[in-house]
Amino acid sequence: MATTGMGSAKAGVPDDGKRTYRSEPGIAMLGATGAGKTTFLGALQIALLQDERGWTIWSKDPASRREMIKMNTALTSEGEFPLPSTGIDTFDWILGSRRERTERTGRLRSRSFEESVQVTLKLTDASGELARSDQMDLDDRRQLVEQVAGSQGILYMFDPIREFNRGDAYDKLFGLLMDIIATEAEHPGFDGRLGHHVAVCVTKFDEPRIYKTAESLRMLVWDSHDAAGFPRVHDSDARDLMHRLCRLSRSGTGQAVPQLLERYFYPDRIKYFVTSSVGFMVSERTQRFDPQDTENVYRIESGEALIRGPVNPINVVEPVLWLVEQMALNG
Ligand SMILES: Nc1nc2c(ncn2[C@@H]2O[C@H](COP(=O)(O)OP(=O)(O)OP(=O)(O)O)[C@@H](O)[C@H]2O)c(=O)[nH]1
Ligand SMILES: [Mg+2]
Repeated sequence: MATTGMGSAKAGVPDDGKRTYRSEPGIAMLGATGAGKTTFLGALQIALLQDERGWTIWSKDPASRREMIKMNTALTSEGEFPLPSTGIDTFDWILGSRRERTERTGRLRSRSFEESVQVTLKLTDASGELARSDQMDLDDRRQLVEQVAGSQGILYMFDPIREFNRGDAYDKLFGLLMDIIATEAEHPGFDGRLGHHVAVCVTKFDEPRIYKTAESLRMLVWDSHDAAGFPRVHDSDARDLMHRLCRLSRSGTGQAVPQLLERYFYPDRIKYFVTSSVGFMVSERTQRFDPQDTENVYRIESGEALIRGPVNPINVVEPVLWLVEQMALNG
């Protein structure tokens, strides 16, 4: 099979009419400590499995593969969340799919072929602690800044619960952005904005305070084909929900987070999503979503959080595929 990068290069079409499209975009996860970055990655495989578009995920790199299996098993079989990250983890995962393509071969002729799409995701997942201003001189922080600067996409995890309790998302993001911009400013043609595509994920939608806020704003929508009756917030309302949740920020700076993102990245390269990595609790009695008992998490005496029931990720595939698509379109 012929191989090419996504973008301007073209793939050859071998005789069997099949070809492979390959690309290697880097995606960095950003977000405060405990925002749900690693859980989101751990939920990606099960989310892809439940998604009708048929994408698969695998890894050729033994360490990345081990982590994928470990995170997946912990979430789905053992009901455990990941431990807080230390330092920086980088995963080489591959997303695969097939698609039909028709190409003109002459003025009146065209041929169809099946294309295998492979996207190597180089995912950077660092401890949220590295965003603290007192970490600026550490090697890990420098490495994180370099990896984010060198990535094409960012998954920014915004945790409204932490924002109620601590209200530090703005400070952390601002400090990191300043460091990333200082790195990018070295490049000729830098115009003060970062060129990354940014998927902003409002996390923990199953948490009652977040769910109730969306409900009170009449932002819930239902898919009639969804057997369990899980609600969602449409992407077009996600930014507004984040803004409303930010009003409750402890420090009062939460509302400036979308402004900060939209000033330092190009606004048309940002998209907002409302997500839950573990999804909603399913009532054991009815096997359906229960609006009075949404959270799929409970805490044991030691304070450790565990997952209550089956994991049904909400909007975990979408931000990743959106980034992959944007990066493929824009190179
Ligand atoms: N309700 C709910 N809680 C979640 C969800 N995802 C994560 N959490 C909670 O958030 C905690 C932190 O999640 P992590 O994925 O470890 O967060 P992180 O951003 O990787 O944190 P650091 O590695 O410390 O920077 C978990 O232990 C859970 O208690 C979710 O989808 N819903
Ligand atoms: Mg983590």
